[in-house]
Amino acid sequence: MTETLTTALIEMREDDVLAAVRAATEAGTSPAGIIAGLQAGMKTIGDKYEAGEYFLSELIMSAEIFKRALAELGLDQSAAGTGTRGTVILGTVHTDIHDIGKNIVASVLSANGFKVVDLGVDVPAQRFLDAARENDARVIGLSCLLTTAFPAMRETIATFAAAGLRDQVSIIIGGGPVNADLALQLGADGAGISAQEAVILAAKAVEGGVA
Ligand code: B12
Repeated sequence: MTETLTTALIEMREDDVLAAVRAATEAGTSPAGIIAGLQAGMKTIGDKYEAGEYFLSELIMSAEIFKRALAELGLDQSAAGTGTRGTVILGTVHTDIHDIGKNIVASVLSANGFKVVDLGVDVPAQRFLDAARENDARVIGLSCLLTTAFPAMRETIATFAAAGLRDQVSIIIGGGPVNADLALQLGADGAGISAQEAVILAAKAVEGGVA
């Protein structure tokens, strides 16, 4: 089922993508399973772009189809719930404007009881710090899809350290090129490759346990 979905996205057949999302939902596939199928398609689209087989127009079109698929799943809105499990400040770091994954993370964190303050994309380091202070937040989520934006994550973490707040917050990072080694290198508290992992990391940060 998700293979049909993945292939339809790679081939940019929007109607087939939406039909496959509906069929998978009716067959009982979880939203996480459907997102994984879509994400696999985006990975291939990215690879084709890198290989010169697809162009920027295909990246843009696939992003639009992905967003419509999320809307079909009811996950299109960046949620701003009033969760009881603590507040997560979330944003895509400075110079990076990718937000599909971040928006999924926002929705899933919110659905799991966290209040999410979504700062959007291309977020300067100082904005993360200001939002953490304003909301008395203990968890900061940095989304990053571009390797060229790694310095922006480092700068954000350094900004918390310079303000004397580093030990009071958990800074978790995520996005395509992000992994645990990078988290260690940058001095982040953890890295997640999915929205589910974002929930586990946020839960660890505020409750010392798992989701
Ligand atoms: C769609 C897309 C775009 C769209 C973005 C639309 C949007 N509104 O987001 C557009 C067309 C705008 C775009 C632009 C560009 N893109 Co682009 N893009 C992609 C593509 C194909 C898919 C990304 C995506 O949405 N994936 C699906 C989501 C669901 O996955 P995700 O983001 O990884 O999120 C999940 C997890 O990572 C995790 N997660 C995400 N955030 C967080 C945060 C936390 C805290 C946690 C715990 C977890 C977590 O949970 C999410 C849900 O499961 C990728 C290919 C790829 N392999 O990723 C290239 C890719 C990221 N882009 C790339 C490039 C080069 C660009 C451009 C520079 C192209 C250009 N020449 O202009 C610009 C950069 C613009 C900028 N300044 O940011 C490269 C980056 C290469 C690199 N080494 O850094 C990639 C990898 C393509 C490639 N293989 O070359 N892009």
